[in-house]
Amino acid sequence: MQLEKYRIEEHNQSLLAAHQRAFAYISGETEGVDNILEKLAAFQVAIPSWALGTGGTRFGRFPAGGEPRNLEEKIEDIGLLHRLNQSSGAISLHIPWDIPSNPSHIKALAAQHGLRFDAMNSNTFQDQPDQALSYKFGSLQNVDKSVRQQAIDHNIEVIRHGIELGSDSLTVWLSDGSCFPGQLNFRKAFQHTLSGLQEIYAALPDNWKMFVEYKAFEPNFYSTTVGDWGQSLLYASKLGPKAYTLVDLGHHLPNANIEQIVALLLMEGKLGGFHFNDSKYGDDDLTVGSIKPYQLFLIFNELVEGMDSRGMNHATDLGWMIDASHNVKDPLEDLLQSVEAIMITYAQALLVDRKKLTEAQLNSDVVTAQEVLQQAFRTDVRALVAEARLRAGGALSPIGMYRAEKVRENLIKERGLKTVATGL
Ligand SMILES: [Mn+2]
Repeated sequence: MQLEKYRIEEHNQSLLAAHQRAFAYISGETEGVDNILEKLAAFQVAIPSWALGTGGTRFGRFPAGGEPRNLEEKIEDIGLLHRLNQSSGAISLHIPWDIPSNPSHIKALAAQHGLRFDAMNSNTFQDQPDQALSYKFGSLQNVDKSVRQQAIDHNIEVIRHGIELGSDSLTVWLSDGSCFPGQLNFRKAFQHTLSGLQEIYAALPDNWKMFVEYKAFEPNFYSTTVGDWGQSLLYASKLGPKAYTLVDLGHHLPNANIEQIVALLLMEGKLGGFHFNDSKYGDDDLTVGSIKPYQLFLIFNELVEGMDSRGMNHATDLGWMIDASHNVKDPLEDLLQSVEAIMITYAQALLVDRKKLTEAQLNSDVVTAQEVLQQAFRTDVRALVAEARLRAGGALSPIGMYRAEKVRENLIKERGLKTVATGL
């Protein structure tokens, strides 16, 4: 399915007058609007290939049809999102689900849609049908050297696929851990995992990064071998300068102060990437900004402050990706909502009066510090985000346009009602 340029222009025309009123107001209230619009236009959030199908839980899955049947159709879906919002210009692949049979064709197809290849993701959390050895008791931590070797070889294969596509990073998330006390020796599990990661690290091209993702629990419920940011940082520090910690918002114990974690990892130059989602209880993988928008703002506030203090490029120096999936929304509408929430929150963080905040901190003026943050958080920046999108050729209302153009209905017509995308 194609969204024609003239259709986007017609859609925008119908909303233009209202948008211009809102934009005129926020422009009048905001300093450095052009600079903010440039930053918003440059900021791109990668879409994972596994979020395009209906997510499931261990109780069931309720697909709505038209899901992408192969890598080409996944690229097409993300191309549609990017056409609408101009902020989803990257795709993150998962191996073995997305092994490209013809990499140069896939690369060209992605380029046609304005997409680049973000981090490659390996998979040692489930067994594949043709796999010799099982990961039931872990992959890189496994007591059996041949299982560890299989997991190392797989990660190196993922790097090779990534090189062919022009990716420049590998995300390693291990489900390794234990479900019961006594099941494994923590120290040996760590050492096996480190030595496996070292072999994978050695296979990275010079310009590549490795992201070590942590997760507090699930699928293992007693311990996880990369359980928190401290453990991830330990691995990343021992591995070397190309290894970084990756923060997934859903991978913490309840009420963790994620903004503080982000600030300290940035201070150490060890924050590499970010997975956005939202949650109320655990790793719920809900739409970004749907449950705790203020927490997301506080995290973005630290991201902007920390990146600026190191002179980093907001758009390119960290890996930004959505990692969400669930079973009651159209996945493409959900992704549009998530990207919009990220852009709104980023814009709010750019509005924070840093000079005033620093002064308040130096004077221990707690009230003013809170006022500064909440002034930015409570500003309606939607017209700024929409203006950036409009100037880039996107739709003023991505979801409105998606529905008006009956995108899902068209995808069902093209692909069928019973298609199932690979994913979780
Ligand atoms: Mn993740």
